[in-house]
Amino acid sequence: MSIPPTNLSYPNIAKGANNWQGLIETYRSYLPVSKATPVVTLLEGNTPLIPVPGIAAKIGRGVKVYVKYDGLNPTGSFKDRGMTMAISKAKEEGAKAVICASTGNTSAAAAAYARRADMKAFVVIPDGYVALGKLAQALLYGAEVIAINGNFDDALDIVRQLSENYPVTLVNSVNPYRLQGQKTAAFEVVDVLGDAPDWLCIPVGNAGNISAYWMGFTEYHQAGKCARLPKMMGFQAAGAAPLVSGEPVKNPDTLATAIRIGNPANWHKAIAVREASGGEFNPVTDTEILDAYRLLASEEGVFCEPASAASVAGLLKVKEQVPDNATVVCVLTGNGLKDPDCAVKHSQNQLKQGIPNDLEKVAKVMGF
Ligand code: AN7
Repeated sequence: MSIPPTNLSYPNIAKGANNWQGLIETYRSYLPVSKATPVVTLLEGNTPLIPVPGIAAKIGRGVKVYVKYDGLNPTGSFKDRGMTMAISKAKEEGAKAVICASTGNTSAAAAAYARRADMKAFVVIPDGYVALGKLAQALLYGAEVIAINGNFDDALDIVRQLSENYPVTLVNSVNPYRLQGQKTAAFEVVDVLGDAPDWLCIPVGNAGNISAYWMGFTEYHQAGKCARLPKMMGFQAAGAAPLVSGEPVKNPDTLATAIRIGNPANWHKAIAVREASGGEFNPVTDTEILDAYRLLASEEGVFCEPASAASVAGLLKVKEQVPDNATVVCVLTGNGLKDPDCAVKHSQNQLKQGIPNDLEKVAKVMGF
């Protein structure tokens, strides 16, 4: 397969149609790419910043809340932002294969972008702890999917060693190009709001994304694109909260499998972000995550995956701390469709089954 041209030209661009060309083209001057870089893109980025007034009303005091809905990326998570960069640079460097450990979303993105670049993708996952949608994606995109009897941290150890000893490029967030791509989400937030928010609430697993957002905000600040910098509020699942406790968690446990991580690869960066931004790491329980997950869908019409709902769960947990009239952005990292099992299992709204094939009976069930 050939790599799509960098400068896409569509017939209707002149008529004012959306001519988004992916985040590398849009933010090229902020990214470590050159003319020699083959841009591997699925036109990721440019995701909506959606107001969530129902959630804001739970805080009151003039607070405005938005969600950055990164579940609308091509493979359904923010990982596409990092992967367009990591795979483009791997291609530039002549790589033939990439590898990652993953709780699911990284594997889906790596698999898709690797195929687009005509590279092989190997993904190592914790057996039994990857949501169905993510597994389906990795398989269909054609990755070699290897499930180990271990957790994500074990998988990351293995892939790090494999990438040192075999001709495969590591595309986990320890690959610096990943964070470069992911920082563009902060650019988009500022481009829409006209400034940085007062608070950024974000789920934290490996702590790559919180580090990337901070990099984006600080670079934009230096470039004069925003006047302030946000307080970075990271939220971890209570059963997998090493950055809260200050030490690695040996057996991380949460239904938010995406952030079931006990020893974050970007630990030191995350601490530096907290210090520099005056932020905090706080835990949210699975119950709080599920409450926020259902609230987002049922009140706001926004379907995210459980790990993503940790940002909103966290905001509501520490809402007393939000300054009056503040602007808050919660990052929704992945699409709800990634984990249909969780939705069906934890929805309070149940399927009405066994209804006869009969107009009047159906109308009766409807309450008429
Ligand atoms: C939906 O896919 O680590 O703090 O292997 O999928 O940057 O790790 C996923 C992480 C938040 C945490 N929300 O981001 C993987 C993986 C969702 C995620 C995170 C992940 P980081």
